[in-house]
Amino acid sequence: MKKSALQLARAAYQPKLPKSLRGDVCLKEGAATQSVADREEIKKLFPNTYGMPVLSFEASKKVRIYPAINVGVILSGGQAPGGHNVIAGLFDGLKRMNHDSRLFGFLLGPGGLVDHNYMELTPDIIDDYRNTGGFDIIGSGRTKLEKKEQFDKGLEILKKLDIKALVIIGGDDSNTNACVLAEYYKQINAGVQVIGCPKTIDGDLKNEMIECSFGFDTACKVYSEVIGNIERDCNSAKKYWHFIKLMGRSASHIALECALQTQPNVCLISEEVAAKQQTLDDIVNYIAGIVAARAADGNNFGTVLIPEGLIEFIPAMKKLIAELNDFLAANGDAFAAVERSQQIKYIVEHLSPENASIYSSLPETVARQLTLDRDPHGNVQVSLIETEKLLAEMVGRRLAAMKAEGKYVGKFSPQTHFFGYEGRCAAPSNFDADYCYSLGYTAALLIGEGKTGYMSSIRCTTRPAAEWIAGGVPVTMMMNMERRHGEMKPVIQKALVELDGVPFKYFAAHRERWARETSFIYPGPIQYFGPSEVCDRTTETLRLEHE
Ligand code: FBP
Repeated sequence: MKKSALQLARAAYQPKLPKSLRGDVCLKEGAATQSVADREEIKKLFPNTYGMPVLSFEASKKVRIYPAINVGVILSGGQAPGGHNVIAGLFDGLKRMNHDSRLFGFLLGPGGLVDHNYMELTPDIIDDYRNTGGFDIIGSGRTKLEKKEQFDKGLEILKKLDIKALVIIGGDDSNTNACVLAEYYKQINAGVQVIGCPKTIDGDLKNEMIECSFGFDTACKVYSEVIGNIERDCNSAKKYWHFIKLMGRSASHIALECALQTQPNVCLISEEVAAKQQTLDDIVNYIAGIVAARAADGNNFGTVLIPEGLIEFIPAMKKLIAELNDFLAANGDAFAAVERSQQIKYIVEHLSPENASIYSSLPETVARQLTLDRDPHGNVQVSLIETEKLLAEMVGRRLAAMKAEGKYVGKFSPQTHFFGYEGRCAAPSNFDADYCYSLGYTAALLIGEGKTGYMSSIRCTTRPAAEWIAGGVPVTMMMNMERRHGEMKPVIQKALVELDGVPFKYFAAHRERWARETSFIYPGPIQYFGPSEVCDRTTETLRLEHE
């Protein structure tokens, strides 16, 4: 396969490992742990994997002999830069412990385990994917591993291939399921260990012990590069307002990080919208106010960042979506029979007066998206709703009204963008390349120690890689009970943007100035070669949280 010049040069990059992992290691066990909440329930549900200690690896002079082992690996959920390096680190760690160990990849996500689709990952395959973006080495998928029949079916192929450990690379839900699987295999004495690795560009799998999920760093740098380019374009022509939606379906970490890197005129944070109980009108008025103030200074241009999940955080929209979900679940066939030109009218007639009034105020395209695009559970797919277009259109309407009242003098020409897929498979930054390789290598060591129900962890990540601390965190430690599809379930707590956290507070302290003035920062593309302060810097979020 033909490779680009950068790909060829990047293949030779040797990811940096923590100093403690560069030779032989010994394991240090901390005190017993507890779950973040609902301790009694979680303990009852995980009798075999609850309360285990936090682990860390330290350099050792003692040479340790490890038996050869066959290991399986799964990539789960959305792509995130660095996944290939987790697998490369895992492979190298296993081979270092015993050259006869083998690694098998299950294809296209957890479904590969259940359906027995796999391939052996040999040195030439691994070498081809080192330091590359994407999950294409084995593919990924969103099948949820949660039923006993799936676990038993998976065990058949694990037994057949003599696999004694499984590494699941995924987000909060996948790692929750990895822990349920670890517990089940331990309970039935299956002889299979399960280890998780924290992945998601959304950045919402993090806590006291897991400083960040991999992929967040690279994805945010890619989006920030492009936002910076747009800002420079808009500061050059001075004629457009750019409305940019950014991936991150539940939390607004990506939008916040990109704002910290590029200092746009507006950045909405869904968690704040929910906390302040803001309406769509409040948001539209807020943006229109900033557009008008800048216009008064003669600046008819700017940038607005919008988190993908915004719509579900606006309390009134959430209520509208819930009523639409119920209505369409019960009346889907009747709705489908209505002529297209009459569909919006039909919906308005059948909603409660409060929701009907919100629904009829929406632009037609968005109103249609809210009724047409449902997932298999009957929920609206928020990522398909063009919030950037919705806001651009509503701000335009608001400004027209303000103009009529003499409250706005200016010209408003919006452009809309959605950045998500552009960053999910980018070549990992040095940070993600090093972090992921270390996560994979640490997963191998946890397997070598016979551990199960742990998530591979690398801490102190704002220090140089040599000083990072590698170890394992019991997954049960991150769990609490939450209502999911009407039932209370043990899950890893999702990390939303904390409004009293340092990154948000920094943003909030500066946003008024960024709104009125033109304070854009142009981060430029990710640098893979060059001075460490350019190439190895972490995200602003991580820096502000830990310094
Ligand atoms: P994960 O949580 O699985 O890592 O995926 C995150 C994400 O990139 C979201 O930001 C986005 O909403 C979603 O995936 C889109 O997924 P898909 O491409 O499967 O629709």
